[in-house]
Amino acid sequence: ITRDIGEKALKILEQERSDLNVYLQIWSEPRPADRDWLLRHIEGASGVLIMLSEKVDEEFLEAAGPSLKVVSTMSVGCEHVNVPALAKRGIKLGYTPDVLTEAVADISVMLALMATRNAAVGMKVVASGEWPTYPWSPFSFCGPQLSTLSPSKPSPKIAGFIGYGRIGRATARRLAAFGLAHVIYASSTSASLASSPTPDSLPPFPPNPTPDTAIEVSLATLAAHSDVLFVLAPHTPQTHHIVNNELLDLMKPTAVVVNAARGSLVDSDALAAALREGKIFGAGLDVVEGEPFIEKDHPLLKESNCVILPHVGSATFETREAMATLAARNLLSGLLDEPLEAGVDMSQYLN
Ligand code: 8YV
Repeated sequence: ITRDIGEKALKILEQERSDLNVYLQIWSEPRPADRDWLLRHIEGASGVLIMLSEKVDEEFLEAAGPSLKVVSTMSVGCEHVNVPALAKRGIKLGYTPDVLTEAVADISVMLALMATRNAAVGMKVVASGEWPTYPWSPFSFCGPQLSTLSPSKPSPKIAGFIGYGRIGRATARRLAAFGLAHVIYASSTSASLASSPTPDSLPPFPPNPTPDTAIEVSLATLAAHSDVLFVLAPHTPQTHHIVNNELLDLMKPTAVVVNAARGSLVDSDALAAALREGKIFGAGLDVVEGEPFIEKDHPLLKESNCVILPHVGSATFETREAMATLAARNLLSGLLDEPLEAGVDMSQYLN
């Protein structure tokens, strides 16, 4: 186990299944497990519970040897695991979908509000002590309004999604409460600017739009019409830098980008330039390319209207405990040769 997973999850492993003599090796320091430690202790192990920071690659699997039956990751993302290599060896892979959906949807909405309402600028003004002398006018700190409810009833805004899976839909359900029910999306597996670079006009929305009536559009159309562009897709070769110069060029100057997925979906340099040049209004990022190695002079930190959080989308007590306990149950089931409660379907990797 490569991190302190909390008492509840540990108890599952230590007590729940007395028929299994579980012998645990735990890296409990609050930093990624040293690779040497990991390679040393994985030898002869039957299962491993890891975080996003631990790479499971050929070297790791060779060090583990034939005893390894299950890899359980405390994450919904599995890009740190060489899944085909696991499938080839008949090793199961557990992950933690669903339990983090609501927390990540919450933070996506929070980032959308922070980006549209200029929170980064406001917080800097307060923290630096500039507030008393800040040249205030009725329009300072203003940003575009997300909510289209009364009393002012501004024209409806459009929420766009790159990837419209569990977290996207949960985000759209929250936005509906703000009167933001016009939802468009581009599929993260097929969308590309290269194949269809020119935006189309939007097809008409149904009279009472809901998150379930979201309209699939091309990536270019999505970029051109979204007031908030949510990036909520896995990182794959297809989605790497899907938010790039070309896409940002198509966006409205009042629009914001929210990324609560993976940093590498957004080209940081292109986003920083777009913010600097006023191509878009702002950005709310829970993840950044190259994290956590974000230097003080990172281009995005120089941009005034860019909120950056240290990858805390799933960081609520409730969600992290649910992730840890699910990861522990997945590990245990794997050790017992039982089906995993949340296991990746390995059959698609076998051919
Ligand atoms: C966490 C995540 O930061 O689950 C994921 O894929 O990115 C986040 O929920 C992380 O997994 C905690 O280990």
